[in-house]
Amino acid sequence: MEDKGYTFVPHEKPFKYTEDGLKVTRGSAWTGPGCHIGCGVLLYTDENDKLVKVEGDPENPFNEGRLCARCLALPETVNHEDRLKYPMKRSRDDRGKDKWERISWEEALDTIADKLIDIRDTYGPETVAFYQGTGRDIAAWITRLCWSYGSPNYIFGMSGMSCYLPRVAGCFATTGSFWLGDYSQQFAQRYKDPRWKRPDVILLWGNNPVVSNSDGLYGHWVVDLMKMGTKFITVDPRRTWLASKSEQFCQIRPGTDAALAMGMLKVIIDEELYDHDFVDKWCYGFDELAERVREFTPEKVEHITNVPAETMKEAARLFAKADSAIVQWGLAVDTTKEALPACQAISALFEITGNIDNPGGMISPPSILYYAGGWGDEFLDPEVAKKRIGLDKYSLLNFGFQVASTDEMLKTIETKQPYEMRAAWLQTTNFLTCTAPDPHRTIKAFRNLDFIVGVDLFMTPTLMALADIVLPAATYAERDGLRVGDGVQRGEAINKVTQVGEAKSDMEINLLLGKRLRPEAWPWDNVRDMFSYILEDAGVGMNFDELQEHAPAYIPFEYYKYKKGLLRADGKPGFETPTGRIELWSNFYNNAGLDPLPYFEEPSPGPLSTPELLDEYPLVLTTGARDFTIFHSESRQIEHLRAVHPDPIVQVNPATCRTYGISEGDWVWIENDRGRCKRKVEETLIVDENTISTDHAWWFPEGDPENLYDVFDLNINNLFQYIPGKSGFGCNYKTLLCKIYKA
Ligand SMILES: Nc1nc2c(c(=O)[nH]1)N[C@H]1C(S)=C(S)[C@@H](COP(=O)(O)OP(=O)(O)OC[C@H]3O[C@@H](n4cnc5c(=O)[nH]c(N)nc54)[C@H](O)[C@@H]3O)O[C@H]1N2
Ligand SMILES: Nc1nc2c(c(=O)[nH]1)N[C@H]1C(S)=C(S)[C@@H](COP(=O)(O)OP(=O)(O)OC[C@H]3O[C@@H](n4cnc5c(=O)[nH]c(N)nc54)[C@H](O)[C@@H]3O)O[C@H]1N2
Ligand code: SF4
Ligand SMILES: [Mo]
Repeated sequence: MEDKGYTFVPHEKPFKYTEDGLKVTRGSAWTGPGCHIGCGVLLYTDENDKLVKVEGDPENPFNEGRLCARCLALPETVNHEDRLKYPMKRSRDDRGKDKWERISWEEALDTIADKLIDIRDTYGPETVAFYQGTGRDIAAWITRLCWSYGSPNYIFGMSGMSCYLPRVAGCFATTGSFWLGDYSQQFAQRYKDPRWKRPDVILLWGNNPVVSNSDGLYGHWVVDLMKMGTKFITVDPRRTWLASKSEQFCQIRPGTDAALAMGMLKVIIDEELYDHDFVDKWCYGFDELAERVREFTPEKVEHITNVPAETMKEAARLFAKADSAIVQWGLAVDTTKEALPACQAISALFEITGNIDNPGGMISPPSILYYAGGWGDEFLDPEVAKKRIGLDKYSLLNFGFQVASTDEMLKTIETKQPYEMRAAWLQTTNFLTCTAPDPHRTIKAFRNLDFIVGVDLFMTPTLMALADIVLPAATYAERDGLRVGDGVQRGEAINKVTQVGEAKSDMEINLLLGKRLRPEAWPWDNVRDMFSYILEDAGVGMNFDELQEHAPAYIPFEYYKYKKGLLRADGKPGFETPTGRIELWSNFYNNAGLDPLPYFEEPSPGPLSTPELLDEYPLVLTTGARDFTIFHSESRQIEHLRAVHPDPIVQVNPATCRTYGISEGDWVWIENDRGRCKRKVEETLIVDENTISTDHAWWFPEGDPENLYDVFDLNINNLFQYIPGKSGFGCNYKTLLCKIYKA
């Protein structure tokens, strides 16, 4: 192995060994089933190569042996009788009917390739859309398939792409980089590395990391830091476990985050608590920002957000006075319609306090991430690239992930404008259950398409409703794989230990299909060669065989990259923006016809924007707060996971229950003028009397397939609509008005 400055963690045992008659293989847990991160695991298989047990790898610095329920239950998921085991087809007229016929992989791949080539030749490659779900191990492979096939329409199915993408696009547009909390994840020595500094404060903003382990952050790190003395501020409508451990808890009205952040900015600016030196040297537009936040007095902010003025002020002071501090932000920042200005306001908190690129502050992931964020765009014809749906309307789609606009795509499918869509490839998405607002509208639109293929671990309501061919995907125990980057600053190997039916990995499926659609883009004989190519191309200095034995590999890391010219393409100090500074007043937003400064827009409908609706719909609804045993629509079949959370629930304050004559365990309807869905009541003081919080992504795999597993009765997204923010990013998935009554 060539030395490229990578650090390896010596393991006592080789990567495969035996223990008590079982084979043990070390590896990473990066999907499927779903999770954003991928802990170090030990996979135990018996003499028939059946997966029987999973343990956390105590020698992996990432999770240090810790695992959560979903990985502990992996053998049940892998070996579940409902797994898709073979490719299947069904006639287009039978969409929605449980009339599947088993076919061979050859037939499946040849049929798909013939059909897609025919569409490309007849109508153009842009008429095929490639949909993925959240950050499973998919972006590299689906983008390469999509772009090498020739289509610019790579899509994530949420209205306003309102998960992660707003934060990523917002950070790239205003700072040229993305920023994550520094938990020492980039060092093999972790907390013991002398370069690292423990942050004094973590500001948890719409994120519940101990449950969600999202976007590269392992939730246990937050608890580790708490034990070491870090103080917490939590911004959440629910009094979560972390909120109860926090110095300051801002119990916010859903969807008003930008107002709270602007109030905090005003306190920090008025009380001169910002980092003057950093602002002078490295920020652009500070005076304009100060002017913009001036009207956000503590009293006004309390009126909007429900957060007491004193709590907000104390939170702002605690954050700004910290020597170094993290903003640990999450999904709730993205799931408001004006997500970009919310992101801009919240990021200004860590920007004007100089928590950029500093030990214990906010750090930027390495450029090696490139392949995981989209790989193979060189195969896209520049003329066809311009046809990406939504690009003409929303130029900010060019920042971060190169997706098409979900909202504009739905309209395109419906109206056939600017061109008629013909087919969809659905890989790691069950959008009728999960991402799509207004699922009735969505299903109707998709039924227009000539040809739909789905790739999944299990049959889902979406594939039952729409697919013409389904392909069985492998879990992480059934495949080899690779992980480099994503804020975790390390290379991991995923190692195959078992085989279920004829399931294949997403990478292998896309390689096999890609060879048929555009052979020159897929020159490798097998996925292992493809992984070795990526490792070489990314400069990791080893092939896949070596990575399997030596992973995790820690990528070289430096603080204060902006001072050293490491963040700009031209090698000059500063940030990759038009002014070379962090743009508190954004040139890119201004050029795109958007407000260059952060702003707050009342969520609508909402108690202050539509008070006339309060008689009929008196409660504020937030949705989708994560739970330990559930990852979106997954795992409802898995007995020991389902047992923990058997039914979809709605959290309601006991006083609110009395008002509406409901109580713990009752089945209720949550309803607005657009639709309703069924839930079981959980009485709890963690929500206030005006707010209810409910699960998303429910279906009953035990239900009737031809009734789409009851998804329409259970889907909270019946109440939502496709309404993105002005930039094309953001949508109100976590704020709405509703009523609740006994079912
Ligand atoms: N109301 C409301 N709606 C929400 C949210 C909310 O908070 N509130 N959250 C939203 C967010 S943030 C997101 S990211 C989306 C998530 O949306 P998605 O990621 O689309 O989630 P799922 O609907 O669970 O679809 C994922 C499918 O992928 C399959 N799968 C799992 N692993 C693999 C694999 O390795 N390969 C393949 N081929 N398939 C696999 C699963 O079985 C499942 O059917 O949901 C959104 N929906
Ligand atoms: N177990 C599990 N883990 C997951 C997932 C899963 O489905 N299950 N999904 C993954 C995905 S795709 C994502 S995006 C992440 C999401 O994970 P997180 O970013 O943690 O997001 P949520 O759990 O949806 O919400 C976090 C907190 O925001 C609060 N909240 C609700 N509305 C608002 C609001 O308007 N403002 C503020 N400030 N807070 C609000 C909720 O009460 C909740 O406690 O989790 C990932 N990890
Ligand atoms: S966070 Fe939990 S589900 Fe995700 S990889 Fe780690 S143990 Fe598995
Ligand atoms: Mo997400």
